[in-house]
Amino acid sequence: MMNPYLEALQHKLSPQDFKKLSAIDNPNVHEFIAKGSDLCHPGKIFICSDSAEDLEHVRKQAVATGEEKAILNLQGHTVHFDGEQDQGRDRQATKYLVAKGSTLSKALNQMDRQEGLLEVLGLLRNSMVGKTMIVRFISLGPPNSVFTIIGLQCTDSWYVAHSESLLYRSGYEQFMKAGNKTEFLKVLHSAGKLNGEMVSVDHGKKRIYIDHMDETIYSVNTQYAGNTVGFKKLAFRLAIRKASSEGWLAEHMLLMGVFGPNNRKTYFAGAFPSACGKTSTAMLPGEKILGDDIAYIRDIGSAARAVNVESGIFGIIKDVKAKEDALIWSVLTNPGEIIFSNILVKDGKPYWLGMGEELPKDGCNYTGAWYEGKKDEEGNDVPLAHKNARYAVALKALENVDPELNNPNGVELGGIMYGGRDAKAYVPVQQSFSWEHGIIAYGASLETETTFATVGKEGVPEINMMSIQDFISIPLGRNVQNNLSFGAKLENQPKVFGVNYFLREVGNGNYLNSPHDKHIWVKWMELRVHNEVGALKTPTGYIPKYDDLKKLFKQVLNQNYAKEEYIKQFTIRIPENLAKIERVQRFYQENVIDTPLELFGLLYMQRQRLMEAKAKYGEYISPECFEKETDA
Ligand code: SPV
Ligand code: MN
Repeated sequence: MMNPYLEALQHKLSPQDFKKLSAIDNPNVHEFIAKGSDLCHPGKIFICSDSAEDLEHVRKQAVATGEEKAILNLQGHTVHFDGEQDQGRDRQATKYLVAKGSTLSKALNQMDRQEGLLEVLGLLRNSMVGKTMIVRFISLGPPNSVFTIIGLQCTDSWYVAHSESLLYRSGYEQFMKAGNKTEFLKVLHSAGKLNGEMVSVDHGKKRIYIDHMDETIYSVNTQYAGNTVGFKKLAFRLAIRKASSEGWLAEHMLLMGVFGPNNRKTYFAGAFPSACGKTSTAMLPGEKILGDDIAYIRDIGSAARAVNVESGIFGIIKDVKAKEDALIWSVLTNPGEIIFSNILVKDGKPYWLGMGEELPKDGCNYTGAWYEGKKDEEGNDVPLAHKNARYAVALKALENVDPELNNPNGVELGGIMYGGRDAKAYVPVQQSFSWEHGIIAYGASLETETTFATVGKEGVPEINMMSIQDFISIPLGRNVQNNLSFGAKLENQPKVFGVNYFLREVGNGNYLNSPHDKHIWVKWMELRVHNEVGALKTPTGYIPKYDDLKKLFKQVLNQNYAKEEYIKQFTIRIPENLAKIERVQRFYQENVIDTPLELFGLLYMQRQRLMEAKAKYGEYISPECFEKETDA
């Protein structure tokens, strides 16, 4: 007998789509779609399988409806515009729904579950009238692996559905194979009311609510991918919860293979807040990219093994230049399937800020017709393209994609790096004394500044624990503890590093490093993982020796690296480091009641080491002073 949900859906489905949906033997799938349909009232429902034909249909519809415009000269290139108030992830509008009696850390944006559901379901009611609801099945992580999580999204946006084709592994087959009890993540999204340009207009009613009790996410009145592509930052929040209860880690991390001597390849994961160098690190020329945003990490055979949850890149396009970013530049300027968002289009060609070419004086951007000197409602200049303009592309389009991308066992991590936007305190690269020290001093203490990747003011300093603060759906202290415990039981622990691409010179405030220097830090870490270079022991971690960096600068960048530069970059700044510890301590004391005591203990010891060094060498300590300290 047909289940009642499937029956209720039949009249909205074509015979083929009905067949596709019936082939999934899981009444919970049918129930979620039927309830979504009942609430949002779409005219039709399209079931997207993994077939090339279905994916092509999604691509075509995105253009036919006008959500994307194929006005670019190159085949496969389209552009999508988000509303002026919808250009990044919206922290204010994103909330966890918390049941009465349960609590999340104070630092997390949350509201009462009943109230939240009432509000968001109200906003979704009838939101798809006259539109098609597209149903997408996705496999997070390689299919058929211990890492795999399957997810289902119902959306009325062909652009969102199309983005999912580029960014994720299609999971219809997985749903077919999964038993009828298999759990899955659920996302219900509607772009809401659209204007003639197919842009969401009710930005005041934008809501992104996470109902972890039901493993469901609701998103409405927004199109920006970070708020709508359910498997990106939305499902990530649910995965963090799942990981926490099952003893693995879901992280906001890049994955890359770095080459060492004799073509040895060592894998690294790296956590950076949005717009802090994560994608550009993952794309370093000559190395292999495995992922640029989200990783699942599991203990397999007592080693940390990781997979990329995604299979594409939703990357920031600002500052992508022909010479510096040759690999991605070539992808973006040749035919192939790419969705540009919030760039400028003129005569069929895309333009963005910092592309290193002459820019036109007019064109079409996210504000409509644009001309130089155009002002917004507040009288501010409208830029040619938004800073958070992006491209969506499948990883397989990149020449240097790592062949292990779909390995069901993932890759073994040799190292993990944490990097924020820290103008004052931490040196450009350092290695922790232990797993625990790295997790606390670099991961849990990660400080940064807000960037254009979220809606709101830029440059506001904040703690962004493990670069995951926006996405944590469990008490913050538990997240710290999970990280500590995960590594503690590994026989083959990855080495933990702290990097800082944004250190500024005391006095004049200039950046002390060029963006290329990150390649040197990565190569140094690779050698450290294999104990092939020594290091100097400072109060905050092991730092590189000048001679090793000098050699690497010559080898990798063909550059001379002056001792004076090294000294400026690797001077240990005692007052700034003490102040940092105080800020971190205060943050945990005030916001995180379940902070593991180990955090305070490790910070206390770091403080002691800084005080001792200060007594011996003064407030600003040249790395040369540490040459006599223990050599690791
Ligand atoms: C980020 O902002 O961290 C991103 C882009 O990776 S998104 O989350 O999709 O907005
Ligand atoms: Mn991200």
